[in-house]
Amino acid sequence: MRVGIIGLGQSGKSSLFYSLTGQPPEPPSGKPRRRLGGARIPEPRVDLVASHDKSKKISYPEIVFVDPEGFPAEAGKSLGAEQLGMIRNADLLALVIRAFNNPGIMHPSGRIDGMRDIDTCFGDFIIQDLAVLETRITKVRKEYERGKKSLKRELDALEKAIAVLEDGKFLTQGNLTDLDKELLGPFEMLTLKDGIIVWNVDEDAEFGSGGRGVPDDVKAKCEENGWGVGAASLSIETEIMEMDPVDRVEFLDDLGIKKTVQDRFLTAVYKRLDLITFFTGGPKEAAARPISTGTTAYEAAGKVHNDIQRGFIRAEVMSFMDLKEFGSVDAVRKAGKYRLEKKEYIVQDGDIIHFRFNV
Ligand SMILES: Nc1nc2c(ncn2[C@@H]2O[C@H](COP(=O)(O)OP(=O)(O)O)[C@@H](O)[C@H]2O)c(=O)[nH]1
Ligand SMILES: [Mg+2]
Repeated sequence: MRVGIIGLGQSGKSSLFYSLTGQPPEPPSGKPRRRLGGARIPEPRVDLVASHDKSKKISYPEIVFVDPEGFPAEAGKSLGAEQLGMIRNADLLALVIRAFNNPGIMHPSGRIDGMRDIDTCFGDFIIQDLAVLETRITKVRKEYERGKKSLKRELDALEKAIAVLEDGKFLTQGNLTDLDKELLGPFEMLTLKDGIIVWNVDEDAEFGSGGRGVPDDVKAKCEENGWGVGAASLSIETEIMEMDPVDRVEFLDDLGIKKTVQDRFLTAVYKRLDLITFFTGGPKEAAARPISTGTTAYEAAGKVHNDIQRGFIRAEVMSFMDLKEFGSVDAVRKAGKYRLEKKEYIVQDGDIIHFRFNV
């Protein structure tokens, strides 16, 4: 799973990246590039699986974050094709919006106005999606007119999508069918992706009286576009990253913060991507593996290894709750809760799966 961080210059992208991945911001390089970093998702259930199997290694689920770097802030009044290209293959977008004041840090437009910035960034998503589809439709139309009639469906989908975007709307708001969306799949449309806005507030705003939340008009805007939104003070979050863990707890307590942006954000990502976790165990490794809701046993096998999928015979499945309740794999078996499932079985959250395969 991949989350693309995006936002105007100095909005707090690298600060968010830091608080999620532990990789500190680097001095501006001036050369556009993308930084990748992983965040481990707390998943205590895998520890129990590992203790039953005496596994040498434990793997926690991980989400990869992309931080586009090196775009000059002065020119950063909008998101260009290059920056957006870096996050095109993300499963989820995280748009950082500056709501903190700090006059010492320049805003590319000279004035803090989060709502305006959301409009700018959303507008840029639409413009770049349009650019991609216009290039494609020119090509498809030519081939269609030359006689490749099989392109009719795609041509229709492209025309429909372009009309939605030209109307200033996200593709998620248009009346696209599942087939249209499938045909548009290869173009990784930004406005078809799920997203979360990180409303980056002043240090004292979030935790003082009044300014804690996100303004209502911002909430409404997000809802309209099917996006989520949450407030955070990323400068506090980066401070937290620099402390040692013992001080961290005390610091959070003092500020009355129950959860760091890392905890909150990772939970939100899991929810928005509709992810569940299944487990695999064994003496070598116990692993927690995130998958989409509705994934079959066969597809899940492919997440572990191509060979396991290729040679899939059956999935031996028990639920984490049963293992916890009965205390051992043998006891789960005796209770008749150990199941043998076929390829089509829909994996459930908390399933512990042993794949039988033959290659
Ligand atoms: N005062 C304040 N400064 C912040 C906050 N978030 C980020 N900054 C500062 O704003 C500058 C730009 O942040 P950065 O994360 O590098 O933004 P990016 O250009 O979007 O990657 C840095 O100097 C940060 O320390 C915040 O919540 N409050
Ligand atoms: Mg940055």
